[in-house]
Amino acid sequence: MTLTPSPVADQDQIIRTILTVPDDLIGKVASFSIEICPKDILDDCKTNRTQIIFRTADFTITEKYTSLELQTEKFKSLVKGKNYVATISITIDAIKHEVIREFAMSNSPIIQLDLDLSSDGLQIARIGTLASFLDIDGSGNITTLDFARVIRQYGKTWELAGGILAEDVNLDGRVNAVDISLIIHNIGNSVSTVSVPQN
Ligand SMILES: [Ca+2]
Ligand SMILES: [Ca+2]
Repeated sequence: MTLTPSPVADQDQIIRTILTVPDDLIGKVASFSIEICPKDILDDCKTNRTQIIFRTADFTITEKYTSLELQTEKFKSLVKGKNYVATISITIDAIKHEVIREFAMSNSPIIQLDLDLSSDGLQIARIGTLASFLDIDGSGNITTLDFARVIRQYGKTWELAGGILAEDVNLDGRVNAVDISLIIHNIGNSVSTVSVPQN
């Protein structure tokens, strides 16, 4: 339970995205983009594009749950404790789906997106740093209640469960020892003091 005091800005950042799609979109090529703007200068971001942190990628939808991991350069302006607004869009067959959501930056270099594309459009199931995903019940702290939930779902895959499981905290498709280890090492921490390994 060590507290990592280093600013998030010094670490390489990963945007880890999982996209759930209907069967008829499997095999199609999609264009993904994410724009991140500090919430306190949101109006400024509309006129001053340099304020926006922007990543984009084209990828093929390979299965019902398609993952996309963007390694980025250092996010100089992502500061722990600050709130950001993410604008996420996915374009498939020239149709653009867009969704906007606020999230707080916590002590983790990994931003995770759990996205759901259906006939209702693009929806965000969860967005935040990996640290915030460890707090499964949303209490603000990592406790034995979060641990108990992971134990209950242990071994389950998304396919088995029929959807993305909140207990799969690192979004790799399965509730396993990695998720348990992340939780155990952070029991007693709040989301803002979570320590996450760099690899
Ligand atoms: Ca909790
Ligand atoms: Ca997992």
